[in-house]
Amino acid sequence: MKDNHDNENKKLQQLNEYKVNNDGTKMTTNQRVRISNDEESLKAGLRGPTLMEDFHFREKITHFDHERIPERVVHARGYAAHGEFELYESMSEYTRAHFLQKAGTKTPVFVRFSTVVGSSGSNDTARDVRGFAVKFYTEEGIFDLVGNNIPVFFIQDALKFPDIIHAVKPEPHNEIPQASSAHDTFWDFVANNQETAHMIMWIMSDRAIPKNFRMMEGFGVNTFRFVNASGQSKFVKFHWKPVLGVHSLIWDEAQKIGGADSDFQRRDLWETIDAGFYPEYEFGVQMLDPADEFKYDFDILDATKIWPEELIPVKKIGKLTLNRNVDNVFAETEQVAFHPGNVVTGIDFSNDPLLQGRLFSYLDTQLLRLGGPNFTEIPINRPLCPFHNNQRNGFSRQMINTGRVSYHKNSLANNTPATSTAAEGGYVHYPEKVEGRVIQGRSKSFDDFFSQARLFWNSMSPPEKQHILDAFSFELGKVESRSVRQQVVDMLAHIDYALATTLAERLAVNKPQNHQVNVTASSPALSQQNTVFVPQTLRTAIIIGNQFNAQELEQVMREFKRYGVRYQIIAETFEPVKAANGQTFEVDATFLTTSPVLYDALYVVGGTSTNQAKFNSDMTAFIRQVYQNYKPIGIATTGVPFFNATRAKASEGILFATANPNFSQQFIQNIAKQRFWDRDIYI
Ligand code: HDD
Repeated sequence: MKDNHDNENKKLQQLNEYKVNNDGTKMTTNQRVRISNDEESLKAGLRGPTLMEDFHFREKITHFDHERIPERVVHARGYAAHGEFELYESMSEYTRAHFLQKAGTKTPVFVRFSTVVGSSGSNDTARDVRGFAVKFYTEEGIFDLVGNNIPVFFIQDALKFPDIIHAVKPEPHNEIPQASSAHDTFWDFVANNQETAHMIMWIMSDRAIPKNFRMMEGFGVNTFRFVNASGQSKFVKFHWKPVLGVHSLIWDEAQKIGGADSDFQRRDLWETIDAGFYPEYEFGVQMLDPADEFKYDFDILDATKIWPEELIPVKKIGKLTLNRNVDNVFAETEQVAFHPGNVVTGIDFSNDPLLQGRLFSYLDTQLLRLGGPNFTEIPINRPLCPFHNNQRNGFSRQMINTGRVSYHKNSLANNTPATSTAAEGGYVHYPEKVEGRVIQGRSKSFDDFFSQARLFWNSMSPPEKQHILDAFSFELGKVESRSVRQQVVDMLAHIDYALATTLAERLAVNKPQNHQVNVTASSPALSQQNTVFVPQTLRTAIIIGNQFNAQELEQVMREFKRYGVRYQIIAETFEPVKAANGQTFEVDATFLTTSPVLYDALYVVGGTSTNQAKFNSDMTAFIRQVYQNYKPIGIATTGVPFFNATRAKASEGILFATANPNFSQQFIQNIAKQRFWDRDIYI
């Protein structure tokens, strides 16, 4: 295990001051009275009632009774890590943000990933948006980039946020289903609020079942502004691009992993950071001159639209590295409070009506969740530098403000704390000109719901399209109301008529009318087929009996190490396995304690077992599952009979070691490729 004091940065040093380690200490109450007995409460006689004067009992139970705080109303299930952001090049031409001025500047960050719908104890691999919230502890204050792994959103106006969330959460009458959008109220909302069209294409795509948090993109979603020292501004969209590429599970795996390891994604993050395989993401910005605000066929303030990368390129300006796990999940991951309104000088908001509403919601929700206005004093939320103002008191105030003055303006403290001019770094809002009548309405430029939904569909590769079709079939197949199914199918006909008619057949509803939008363009950046494919950190299951060829195995394991491929040895029991030459190998997991869906590839070593029939049967089931999930399989010389027993066809991605001197190299190339879609999986 890595020493959790590696990779110190300024934020971690600040947090160190709050850390307490109880090892080797004597137990006390919170009032520091030493405790003599922590086993039995104070009683009137050995068999008598407990006495109220037992202050230790009262304190311990009271504290326990109050251990829980409200979970987040959305994004309740999350997992976080510390890290660092390093700037590649100065962005001073575009923004005066202090942490973006000088190439090489390093800024401590804290990143929390989450699912949106499920409660905090739900399953990591649910089909859902993933939250990607980044807190930058800059020298000039905190900047929160509270994004998602999908670049668009369900709705255009924040007023509708409670509606979409009510619709997607478990239904109120029976609180079913948990962490799933596959139910009537969600799809009823979709069909009756068709601004959701673009987002549902993403939600039904592989993006909503990422392989892990390390292999997904992040997006600020809303449009922000950069403002430079001369007061000039650019509209900006923020991006995170994972260095290992964007990769997903398939639905069959996602569901099975939910049972085999509901902590799959948090475990992956914890284990890779712990092992020194630090997750990395490049930070990108799309910038748009205000003069070009109306140049495109979508409104740049509409959060249901992307800015296609082929039209407005993503400029990569730095790298985020997650290099340290938390010490305490409650203190850090749970108590961290993000807010898109936390910006620093040089970053400002746009009039995006979704963003405008978010600016209210986050502070409001923290007040409830963290019990009052002093949550900025909780260590994980503190800025790096002390903060000064005339705000006072409230629940759990930590700071002891000295002096008599808590008002502005004053003469008794020489009018301090004093405000700062723009030149001194004072935050000055961008003086955007706004004009208009007070109105509850929506700009006509927000009305095109289907063009970009179709752009997304056009950009998908054949397997990605198949997955989207299957996802719609699954989700709508769970919808009980025939009318809702029909409405959704009718809606999808605007996006792709063939998709909608196939669904109509599968769901036994009427064939829709053809309203398909006339969009032929595609955006290569949207397909995961065009992402990076590397073997690093992928995990291979090595299944072993006894009497195998140790040299063959060791050579493959050496290559795995060289390329950063992780592996586990799986056998019938934890008894070390023995090769033909007598060499023994430790076992990491057994057929009982693990599952084929938890790995990216399989190396069938095979061999003998004391219970050969069981071993053969477990092995066949394991190989079949991996094969049916389109994953690479490598077969050692002793593994051939096991593969043959599955009746799986030797096809692409199935590699035999027999008489193949390049086996290890080719196997690693296959592992990097991850899936072999041209495989007949029905065996
Ligand atoms: Fe939100 C949490 C991302 C729209 C209201 N949101 C929350 C988190 C993320 C996002 C990543 C979890 C932060 C954490 O890990 O603690 N939310 C988004 C994105 C949106 C978005 C990318 C669209 C662009 N959210 C949105 C709207 C509203 C909210 C329109 C309300 C008007 N979001 C909240 C919230 C939460 C939250 C209720 C729940 C817990 C929290 O804030 O701290 O305020």
